[in-house]
Parts: sequence; structure tokens; C-alpha cells
Amino acid sequence: MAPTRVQYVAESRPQTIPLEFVRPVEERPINTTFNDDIGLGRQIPVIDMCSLEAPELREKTFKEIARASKEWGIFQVINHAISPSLFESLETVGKQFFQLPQEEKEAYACTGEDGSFTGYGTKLACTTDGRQGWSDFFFHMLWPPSLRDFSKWPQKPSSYIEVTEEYSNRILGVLNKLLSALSISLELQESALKDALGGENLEMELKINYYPTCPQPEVAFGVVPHTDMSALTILKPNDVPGLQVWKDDKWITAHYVPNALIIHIGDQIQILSNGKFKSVLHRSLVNKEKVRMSWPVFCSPPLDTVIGPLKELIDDSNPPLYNAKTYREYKHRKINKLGQ
Ligand SMILES: O=C(O)CCC(=O)C(=O)O
Ligand SMILES: [Fe+2]
Repeated sequence: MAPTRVQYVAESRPQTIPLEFVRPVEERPINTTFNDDIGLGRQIPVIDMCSLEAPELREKTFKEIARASKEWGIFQVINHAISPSLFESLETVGKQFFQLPQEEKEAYACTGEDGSFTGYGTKLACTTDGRQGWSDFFFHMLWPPSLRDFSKWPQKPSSYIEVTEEYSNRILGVLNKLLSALSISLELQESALKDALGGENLEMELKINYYPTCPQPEVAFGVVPHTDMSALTILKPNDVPGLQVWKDDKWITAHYVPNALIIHIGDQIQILSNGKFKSVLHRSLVNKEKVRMSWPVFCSPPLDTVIGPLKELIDDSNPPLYNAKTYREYKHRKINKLGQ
């Protein structure tokens, strides 16, 4: 029997949510969110990618990126050259998939059999802690083209594949620019991070998070706190805020910036940079009236790539802070909570 989907639970319009979604009192969003009533709270930095092309602004922008990656582990980017109409199409096809009848979605149910999370599902093993987040997902490989299996992508709506293929090409362009900028911000060769992540074999996976309306958003999470095991995550949210990041011992809500992409530094860049850039701890909240959705693209090295601190960043006063290991081993250890 298929596990119960959160969307299905939400459609029955319960007054209260089932117990497995209720967080312990000390963890609940209402007791832990930084309340910025007087507007003094700092916001996740916003970086204008156009400035990377302007000779007089480049240096300053590299510094902003370095600072955001060190202090926050997350930033938003604008002027990244992805058009608002492509975002709109991405949102439309994703929404249409989740609006299909339940049985049609179940045809894609994620079985976890091949050790991957591909397909439609309710919980990714890496975020399990015995309690459930108020969200369903769809997950599939996006890049490289040789690893795409279109039969595992939604076949409905019919434009899903075309729109998502176009989006993956555009996201690859943004990713390449960001990896160059991050390398330069670390005072490395421009190609250093991309080379370390497998060069042209670097992989991208798309997850669509679907957070149904929730009658008790003050006691639940959409996705429980975690860092991404990817190198970099490039996330497009819809206009319903919900992402929170851990900064200076507080949970801070990301403001919605129209047409911005949210860039998370993931575990693999934290390791390659020997801790200079930090993998951001984050979580997401849900909403009483509105469906929230988000589209993270996880950018990661191929599984057999060995990831450890880059040798250019290691010297007597900067000893390696992490063990080198394959990404396969890293993932296995993280999913099974074995320590690194
Ligand atoms: O929905 C969000 O904003 C965050 C989702 C997330 O962190 C994830 O899926 O890894
Ligand atoms: Fe995440």
C-alpha cells in the first residue's frame, strides 16, 4: 500500500494535524523563529550577477560573494539571465503535476529500491528523524543528458519535459558562473571548484517540494532542519515565504525577492573550501492559507569523485579539517547518520 501523502491528508481538511507531524514544543517554529518586529534583523544577502560582468564592479562582487558564503552560507541572486516567463512555466508545470488525481501521481511513486529517491514521494531518508515534514516531493535527475531518463519525469502535463529541459540548460549556465565566482572568491583558479566537482560530469538533480496548506503551521515543519549534501543548491521558491536559515543562533526567514534564485552552499563546497565557506543549516515552514512550492536543483559531483579540502587551501596554519572520501561514501554516511 502506498504511504499516505501529505497532500491527501490536507485535502481532507482536518482541524488538527496527525501526531507524526507535530514537533516537540522546544522545536516548534512559533518558539524558535526570530521575530523581526522592528525591522533590525539582517537579511540573507542579495547579489546582482550583472555586476560580475562589469569590470568596475567585479572585484567588489567577488568580495560580497565570499562574505555571504562565509557568514551565511546562503545568498539570493538577481539578474542571473533566467527569464521570468521560464520561471512561470516551471511553476505552472510543477503545479499541474501535483494537481493530477492521486492515482496518476502514484504511478511515479518513489520506491527507493535502486538506492535513489527518484519519483514521487513523501519523505527523503536523509531528513528522517522519526517525525515527518508537511510536504510531498518529486525528484529526478536533470543533468548530464546521458543520465536523464525521461520515462521517470512527469509525462503530464505534456509540456513538463520541454520546460524542464530548457530550465536545466539555463541553470547550468548560472551554476558555471557561480562556481567560477566562488573559486575566484577563494583566491583559486577560476576552474578550481568545477574541476574538483567532476568538470563536465558534474550532476544536477531537481526536487519539487509541495507543501500543502496546513491547519497548524505553528507546530509543524515543511522540511526539518538540515544542510544539503550537494556542492551547491540553486532553489527557486514560489511567492510564499517559508525558508528559514540558521544565523547567529537564530532562525531567520528568507524574504521573497521576485525572480531571484536562492543559492545554498552545500556540504561538498564546505569541505573543498576547508571550512572557509559554510554549508547552511536550513529548514522550511508551512502556511495555513497558501500552498508553498519550491524547486531546488542539487548540484553534486559524480558519486565516485573523491572530495576533500583543496590542496591550495592547506598549509601549516590551515590543516585539513575534513577527511577526503568519495561522494558515494559521504552520502551513505550522511543518510545513515554514521558521522564523517
Ligand atoms: O523549500 C525550501 O525552501 C527548502 C527545501 C529544502 O531545503 C530541501 O528540499 O532540501
Ligand atoms: Fe535543503
